[in-house]
Amino acid sequence: MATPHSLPKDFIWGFATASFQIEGSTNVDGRGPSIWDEFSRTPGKTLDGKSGDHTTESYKLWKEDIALLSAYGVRSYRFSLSWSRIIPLGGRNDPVNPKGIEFYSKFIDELLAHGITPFVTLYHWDLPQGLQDRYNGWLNKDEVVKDFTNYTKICFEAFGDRVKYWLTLNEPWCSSILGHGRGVFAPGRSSDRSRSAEGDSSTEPWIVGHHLILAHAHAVKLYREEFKPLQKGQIGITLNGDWAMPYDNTPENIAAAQHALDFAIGWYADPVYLGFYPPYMREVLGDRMPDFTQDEWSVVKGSSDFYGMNTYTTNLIKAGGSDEFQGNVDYTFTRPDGTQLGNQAQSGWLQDYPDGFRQLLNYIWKRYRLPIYVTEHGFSIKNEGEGDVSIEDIVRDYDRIHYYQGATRALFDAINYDGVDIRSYFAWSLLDNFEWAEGFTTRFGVTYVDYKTQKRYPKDSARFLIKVRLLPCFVVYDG
Ligand code: PNW
Repeated sequence: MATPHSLPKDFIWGFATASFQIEGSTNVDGRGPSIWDEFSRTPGKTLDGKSGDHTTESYKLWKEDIALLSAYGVRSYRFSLSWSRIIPLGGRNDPVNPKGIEFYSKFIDELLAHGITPFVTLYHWDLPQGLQDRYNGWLNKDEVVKDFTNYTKICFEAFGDRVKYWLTLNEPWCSSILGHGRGVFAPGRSSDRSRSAEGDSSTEPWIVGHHLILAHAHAVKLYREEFKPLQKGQIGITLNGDWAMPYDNTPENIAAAQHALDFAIGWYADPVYLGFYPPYMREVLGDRMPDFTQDEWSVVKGSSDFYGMNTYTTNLIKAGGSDEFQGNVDYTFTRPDGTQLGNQAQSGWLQDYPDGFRQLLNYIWKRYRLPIYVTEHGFSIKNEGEGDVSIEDIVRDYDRIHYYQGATRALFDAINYDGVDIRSYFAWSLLDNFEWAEGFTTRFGVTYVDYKTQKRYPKDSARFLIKVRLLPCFVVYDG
């Protein structure tokens, strides 16, 4: 039996990247240093010892990237702005760099000339190092909220005539837990003294998360008051979060799965959309969990026009763990019968399980009741491109096609059968690129990049995603 599926007419379909992962050219045209420059240049912080100084060199090859998007026929592109290109030292009293503004302005014009809608992330983890040095960055509420709001104001002024979709922060969970708890991402603060000379993992992640929410909310307030009436764009936050499935049907594991969602998603989504922190987090963290004043809550609650979703996988959740960052529950990919949930990616935290994507879309829609923009979804293949393999073989990325096949079907089902309001789907990523602490050992691109020649080769997954979008009526055979 064949079941017809289709996407809403103005559904946004595209590919995503982030400034630090693709730009390179860290020392040119007045760009200031960012915390990821410093972190990735420190020996031992990235798996292959490489920094972001040379990546896909998109600061130089930006026209080529846009030509590629155009050849793929997509009408939208999600990318991020580098704060330290725009304000090299970062602060509200520091000078703005005209060359930074000019670069992104030309970039946006070129996208529009190709009929591609820009979907712009204001902050994808690359805080100006100047703010880290001056006042410990995200730990300093009064300073960082003002500096972030000032930075976003400059962006709204410079680009808001042409940009109608803004994302304030990408995955604040990663900035707080990975950057200030585990210490595996910049700025690398942690109580683990083998990793970091500074930091307190028992308090800092929760404080940083609190300040990120407040900074986001103030940027949105500013946009809505001073820019939205004229520019008429939309603005919101984008959160990471994977589906949490109870390990089995016992009441304690069902409760544990909700606890996992509270710590991974509810921590940010509940304040922003519902106006409170998850009660379970207070229960676990006690007075280490900060709270907002009445005035702050009035800025935070309702501070996103939509739900921005980055999601990659599903975890099975068991009660009884002691990892506070995960809400004191255990995560596993191994089912009670010993089988794996799905195909394992290069990234240890990622397996291919499309039904979890559909369930997460339903959960978010029921809980927060706002249109969902899927802003990242992707797969890294084990040892992709390693060893003596021809380019013809490399671009046959079967495991990634399998992932996107499941994903698009889950997406269509969530829209057509479950009635979830989903407005966009961005695959991560347009290009293989700098995968943070993994360096260049992990590839997420639908385009293969030969880092020696910088030549780009479309993978079969790119062809698959283009084809799916172009089919007016996507037919899935149920068997
Ligand atoms: C996201 N984890 O990061 C980011 O937004 C991208 O910049 C990144 O390249 C992409 O996903 C792939 O990793 C994540 O440890 C980093 O669970 C780490 C995790 C999740 C997402």
